[in-house]
Amino acid sequence: MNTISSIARLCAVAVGLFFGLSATNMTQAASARAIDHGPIGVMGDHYHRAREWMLSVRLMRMHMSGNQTGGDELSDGQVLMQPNAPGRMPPVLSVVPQDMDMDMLMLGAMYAPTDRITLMAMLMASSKDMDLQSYSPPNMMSGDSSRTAVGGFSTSSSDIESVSLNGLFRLYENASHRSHLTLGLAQSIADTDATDWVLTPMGVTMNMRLPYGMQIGDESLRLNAALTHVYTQQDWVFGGQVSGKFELASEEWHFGNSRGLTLWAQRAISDRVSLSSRVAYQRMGGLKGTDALITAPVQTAVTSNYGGSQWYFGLGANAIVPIFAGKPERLGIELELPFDGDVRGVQMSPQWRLTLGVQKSL
Ligand SMILES: [Cu+2]
Repeated sequence: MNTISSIARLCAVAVGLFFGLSATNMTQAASARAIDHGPIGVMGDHYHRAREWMLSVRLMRMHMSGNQTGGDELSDGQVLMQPNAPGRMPPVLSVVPQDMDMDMLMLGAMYAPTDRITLMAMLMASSKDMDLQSYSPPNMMSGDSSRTAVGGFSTSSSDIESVSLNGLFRLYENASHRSHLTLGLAQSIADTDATDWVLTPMGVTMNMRLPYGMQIGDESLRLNAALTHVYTQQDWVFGGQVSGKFELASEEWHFGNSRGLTLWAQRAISDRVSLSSRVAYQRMGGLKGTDALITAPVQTAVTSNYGGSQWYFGLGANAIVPIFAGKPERLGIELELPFDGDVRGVQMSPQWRLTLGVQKSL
């Protein structure tokens, strides 16, 4: 939390400085419309004209609650019957995640050296907070399957997650259609050895290395690739993007490759306000490798409980609001709700995610 809040403070100062400096440049972009940018949850939806700069700050919160297997809800009692990692004692799980919040702060800068290429750099920081419930170990001798609650506890971690540098290459543009290719590299820079205090099934509090899903990053280098197409018809915009993140180099373990597809429709209410609806599909590969120090009898410490697919439906709005001098600021908000998914093994269930963003063109 401290890292995140200090980054947030730093960024507020940096953005404030930048806006302050740009205040001397009083040119107004009369042609800018809210609908010119995609829903705020879409990364790299637009490119820029030669010598344009844009700075952005995005905050995303994702909330998860309860557990599932393959899209079916599981009660705590059912999670406690799921297998622990092979060869580990006890053979079934003893700690059950209840709620989790993931907060992400994304700082972005875009610059177009030419009309054909826009560069996009991004710094991402995250914090994760999880509430869990610990249950007494199963009594293997008597075959008594009743498990008593030992108590609840919370774990958290936060760090700078990754830095990325992307090129957005314009492929095609006419009065109503535009498409571009995004290619880039993302380096996860968070340490993978975050620890916290855990209430064990024996009722003892221990400092342990947090499971994979509670680590902020995985120290991997990834290739980002995306293809985006946008069609504008007066007050309507229809967009689509296919994207993927592919592991190029990693340490002893890494999260799987991800692929995404998203389609959106936007409607301009005025030049200053647009509304959006969006469908997003995400597919995550399984976790590769292991860390011998991640051993708690909880689903997130078992590597087969990673990967799967998820659909989201999102509603959002973009607005142009002049706050500082210079080109007016863009604000974006988007709420996404999951409506179908299929996960490997036992995982928490996503409930919603909310993205807020501010963008400033210079
Ligand atoms: Cu931009």
